[in-house]
Amino acid sequence: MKEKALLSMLLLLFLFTLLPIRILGPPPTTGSTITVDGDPSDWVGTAPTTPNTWTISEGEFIWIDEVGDDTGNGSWIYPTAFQGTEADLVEVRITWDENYLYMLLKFADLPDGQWNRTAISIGIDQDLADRSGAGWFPGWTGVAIDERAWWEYGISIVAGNVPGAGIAVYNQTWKVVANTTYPAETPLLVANNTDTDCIELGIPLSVIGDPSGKTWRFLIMVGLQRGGIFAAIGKSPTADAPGGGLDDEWVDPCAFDLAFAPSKTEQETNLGEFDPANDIPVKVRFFMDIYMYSIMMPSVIEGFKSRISDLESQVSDLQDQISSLQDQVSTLQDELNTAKNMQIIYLVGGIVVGLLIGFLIGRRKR
Ligand SMILES: [Ca+2]
Ligand SMILES: [Ca+2]
Ligand SMILES: [Ca+2]
Ligand SMILES: [Ca+2]
Repeated sequence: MKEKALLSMLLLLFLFTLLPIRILGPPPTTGSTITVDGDPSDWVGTAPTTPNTWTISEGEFIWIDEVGDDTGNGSWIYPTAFQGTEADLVEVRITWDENYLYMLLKFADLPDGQWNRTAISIGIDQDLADRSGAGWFPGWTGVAIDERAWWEYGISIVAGNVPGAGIAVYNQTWKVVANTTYPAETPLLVANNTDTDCIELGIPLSVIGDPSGKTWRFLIMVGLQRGGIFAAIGKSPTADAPGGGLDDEWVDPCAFDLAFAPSKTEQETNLGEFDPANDIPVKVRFFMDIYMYSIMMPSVIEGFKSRISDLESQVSDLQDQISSLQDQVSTLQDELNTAKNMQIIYLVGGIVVGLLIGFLIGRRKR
């Protein structure tokens, strides 16, 4: 009897130990895999309709940027040989898989075969700590960043091969940690298409780290390329140099457009916050925090839901088994109590019989 009860208890303990093993299995958590080819048709999420707003759809973060806000501080003028749409960002999408962080950057119009007029600079702040990381947009931009969003990894997409610019990923000490040929197995992927007006990027997670469970803070500025770096803003435009700025002042921010500014007015205000007399540059203060698990494919979310429901039914099965075992334990307890009572009856009966025999023997002796 006691052995049976012990076995029941051991079985219960065993069932409880199974529970965490089942819950702790590795869940899939990423967004989707993108072919970095300049064709945006593999980005399938539904974009918001209001400019300067964002959403998450089909495993993609999607920002829609205002059309025609590519004015810098409000007075920047495109080079005279340019079309005047080259630095007007209109859409940003972000997703990731186990190997890459993917970004789609769409422009108002990239003239045929002229994607390299456009210069892009991206910061990814991973620790979200004040004054931690690099505080300037990469690509020789002369544009500083708000102390809250200094980056651990920066990406410059500027045609040409100028140190500190070029097409590369930098770490916070300005060392190139990836480009289009390095690391060999997972290089930085870049593709453009002037028909779709898109530039697609694949940034290797082997270099910038795993975003699982993290919130990453993104900054994006767009300008024009000249001589392999971001084009400085001069006083008057030339064929390939923009104008509308002060004369030879490096503090004129060479950003035509920013992502994540809530309006054209606020963007222009921010890009006008520099002080040439004291050499104080603009500090861009528009960034976007993305909880990377929020960018998950609906199929992954469905997987999670069915996993939860599966676990719930497993828990319910275990509860049934526990309750059945409790019944058995209770029956065993009853049997044990009965046996104990019987023992008392036998004991009392034995004493009575003993006394009776003693009494009879005593009488016979008289
Ligand atoms: Ca694609
Ligand atoms: Ca824009
Ligand atoms: Ca940082
Ligand atoms: Ca903008």
